[in-house]
Amino acid sequence: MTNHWVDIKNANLVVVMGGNAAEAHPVGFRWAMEAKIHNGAKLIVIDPRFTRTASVADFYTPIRSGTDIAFLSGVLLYLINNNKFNREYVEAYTNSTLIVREDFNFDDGLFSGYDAQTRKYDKTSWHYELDDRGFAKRDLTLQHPRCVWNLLKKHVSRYTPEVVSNVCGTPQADFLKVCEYIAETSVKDKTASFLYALGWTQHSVGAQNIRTMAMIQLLLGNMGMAGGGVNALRGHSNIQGLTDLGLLSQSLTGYMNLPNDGQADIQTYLEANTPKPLLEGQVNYWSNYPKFFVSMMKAFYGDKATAENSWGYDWLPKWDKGYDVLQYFEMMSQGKVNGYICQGFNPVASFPNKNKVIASLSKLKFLVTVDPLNTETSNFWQNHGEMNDVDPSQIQTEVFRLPSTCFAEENGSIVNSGRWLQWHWKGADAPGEALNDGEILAGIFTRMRHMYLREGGTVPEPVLNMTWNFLTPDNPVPEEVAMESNGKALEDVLDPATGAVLVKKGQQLSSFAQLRDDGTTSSGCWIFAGSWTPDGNQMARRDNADPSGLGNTLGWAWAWPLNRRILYNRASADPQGKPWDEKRRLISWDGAKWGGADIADYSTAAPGSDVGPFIMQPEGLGRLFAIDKMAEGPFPEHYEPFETPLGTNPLHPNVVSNPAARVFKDDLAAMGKADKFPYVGTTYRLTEHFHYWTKHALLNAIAQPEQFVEIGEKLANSLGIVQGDTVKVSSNRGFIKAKAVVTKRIRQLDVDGKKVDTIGIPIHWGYEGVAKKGFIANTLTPFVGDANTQTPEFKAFLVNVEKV
Ligand SMILES: Nc1nc2c(c(=O)[nH]1)N[C@H]1C(S)=C(S)[C@@H](COP(=O)(O)OP(=O)(O)OC[C@H]3O[C@@H](n4cnc5c(=O)[nH]c(N)nc54)[C@H](O)[C@@H]3O)O[C@H]1N2
Ligand SMILES: Nc1nc2c(c(=O)[nH]1)N[C@H]1C(S)=C(S)[C@@H](COP(=O)(O)OP(=O)(O)OC[C@H]3O[C@@H](n4cnc5c(=O)[nH]c(N)nc54)[C@H](O)[C@@H]3O)O[C@H]1N2
Ligand SMILES: [Mo]
Repeated sequence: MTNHWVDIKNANLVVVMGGNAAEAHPVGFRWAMEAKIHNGAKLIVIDPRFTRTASVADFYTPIRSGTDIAFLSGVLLYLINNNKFNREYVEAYTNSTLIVREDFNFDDGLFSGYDAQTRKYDKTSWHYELDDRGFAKRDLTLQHPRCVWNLLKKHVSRYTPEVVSNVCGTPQADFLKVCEYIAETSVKDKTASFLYALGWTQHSVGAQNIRTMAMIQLLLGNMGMAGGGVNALRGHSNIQGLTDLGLLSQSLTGYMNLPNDGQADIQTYLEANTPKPLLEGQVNYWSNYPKFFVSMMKAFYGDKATAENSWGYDWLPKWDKGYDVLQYFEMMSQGKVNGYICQGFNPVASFPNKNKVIASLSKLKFLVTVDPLNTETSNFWQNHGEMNDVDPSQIQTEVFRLPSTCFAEENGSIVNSGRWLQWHWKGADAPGEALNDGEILAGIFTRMRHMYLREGGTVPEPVLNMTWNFLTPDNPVPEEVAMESNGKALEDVLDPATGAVLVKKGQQLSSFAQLRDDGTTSSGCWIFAGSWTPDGNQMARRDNADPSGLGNTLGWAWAWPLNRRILYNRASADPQGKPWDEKRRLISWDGAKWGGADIADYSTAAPGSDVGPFIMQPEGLGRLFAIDKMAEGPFPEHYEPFETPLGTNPLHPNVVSNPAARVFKDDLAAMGKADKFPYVGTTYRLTEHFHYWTKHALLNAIAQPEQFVEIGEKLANSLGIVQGDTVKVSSNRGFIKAKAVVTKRIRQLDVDGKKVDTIGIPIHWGYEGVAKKGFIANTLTPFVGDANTQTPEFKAFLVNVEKV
């Protein structure tokens, strides 16, 4: 989130689209209810199903799964055509005025630079026209035909209310009503907050769904505002911490990039990752990248990392094709993987195309699972009749099961969706032989290190040179790891201007501004610098004082970066420094610096300067045109799901689905067509269960005992299905059997001249645990992922339904 949970209470409009917060985030959803009850906010829901969130909404309308870009682009067009945007904000704080290169082009569904062979874009033309100093050319009058504003207007002009309704199946009057709700927040003293999660991310166009919404927030002037922002309601309790710590396969800590195999030396790598400013005088904070990177290498390799050996650059792995989980299982399915350590992950249940996952695991020599529970993955080789029809005698994979603790059995920090690092203390000791995850990983590491020392081996340096100064090397305590993530001074850190000592050798750092690129500081994760200072563990703070009333509670826990609660908060005031809305004053200028109800996210430039508020961008501006980040285009475009009920894209039949999505040849061939699989399948969760864990708990199993699927009344009648019937739901990859719930909550939609029905499939069952044995929903889902994040398309695929 750019904002945080409590801040949702400040919104005038809460739009729940691409998620079901009342069901999946029932505790955090209180802040949406707080906005509604105490702030007079309206709550609106746009979802293929009438959900528990919809049941408390002021307005609900349906949408066909996988079509939000068309819907939201229609909203952009409405706001522009009806002059419902914050013009001053758009001109001063977004890249609307910047001029795009002449060779940029969009035609019949494709942007310039596409290579059909590699399914990738050359993004060279998706850039600004630069002057001879390397700065973007600008037309402050917005007249230039190639300024971002005019290109945007042209791009979204196709998304008229008729087109939106035709693609999304949302009634036109309902669509216009949503536009009106959103447009009301374009005034300076009103904000909208969009609450989203998987209904937007689990699509082959997931990242662009979110981008389209972010563009709406820029037009409305809602970024940087209390009650505004872009707010992902994240899933597992510490999944924000997972991405912060760089656990995605192409990341390093603090959103730095893992080197790729084209970056043979550190200079090439740093140059590629250290942006040059694109407008004069901008903060361009990523220009500090070398300080973050070298400090991380010092945390990894300590004294072994020196300027002479490029801080150990050669010891980092270099990726060539991107080892996301889809790619990894694809390699496994081709027999290219020997062993797999699977920690806190149940891919047989949670990954797409379960039969492909089973076939892949069957090709391993060994599998290690680290989990407090018995999972379908650790028992993937067992035969469970129709639910898992395998022949154990044909599977040679050796399986090792290592029992682990869970979060309640250890100390540590959890990063919530609002970027707060909150320290917690263990509630109980682990049962039986369970060890905590750190102890298991450290145990494997130290034993491997001994083997390398004794026997030698290929590429020993990364293992032998790793710093491991923990009190008990086989079991580092969370406090030690947290202090290492924050970082410390390895030599006295001096003020470059005055030469005064800022931090004494050996002391914890209190800010990432103290990081150096000369090896005198270490920090495992630069954005966590400030979480464990000389004053101690900031994450354990528990002062809930809220002097501004905006809910920022600066003394409660600690938020990255630098305890800042609302990112880009300089944009909450106009260029002269006057808050757009006095009730939402976040920062003020005291004559020397910015401060107030939040930690200022800005330079020290005085009001009225030309420094843009979006300090992480080299142009300092919010991007309506994304120059180098997105895989499939600088503007969002509607593409159909890979399994589309239409069989075409009404906007451009030549380019049906995302041309840059993550998909492999065999899986493309395994896509079903609407003639055999006429209905849209979509999968989701229920409050009463947490994924595949709670089927092990009797009370949850009693609350929701058995796999069911939801079928709209109209379709059920036409198929002769009644409440409680057992039905078979099949896709081109397999089938499940479940009880039918016939419901008014799922409507039949009129889309491009066709009737489209949706089948709702909750995900929580399997054949381990105490709940009734059931099929795994992911038997049905396609093996295809988003072009940027590789998140699988779990929310829109094709199925058939029959009574059995
Ligand atoms: N009780 C409980 N809570 C949980 C979890 C759990 O298992 N149990 N899991 C946690 C995790 S890991 C996560 S990631 C979050 C997920 O949180 P959510 O994303 O809120 O959960 P889902 O149930 O997947 O809901 C997605 C909603 O999006 C709708 N939808 C599907 N496709 C589309 C579309 O194309 N457009 C739009 N506008 N809507 C669409 C679905 O109908 C559904 O209502 O929940 C977390 N919270
Ligand atoms: N069709 C479909 N598939 C989906 C989704 C969907 O909406 N539709 N949602 C997707 C999403 S958002 C997610 S997040 C994934 C979740 O997928 P998974 O992460 O695979 O599923 P979980 O059951 O949440 O957790 C995996 C295991 O972690 C174990 N565990 C819990 N605590 C600890 C711990 O402290 N240490 C260790 N080592 N293990 C622990 C649990 O016992 C569990 O067996 O599913 C995805 N799959
Ligand atoms: Mo998730």
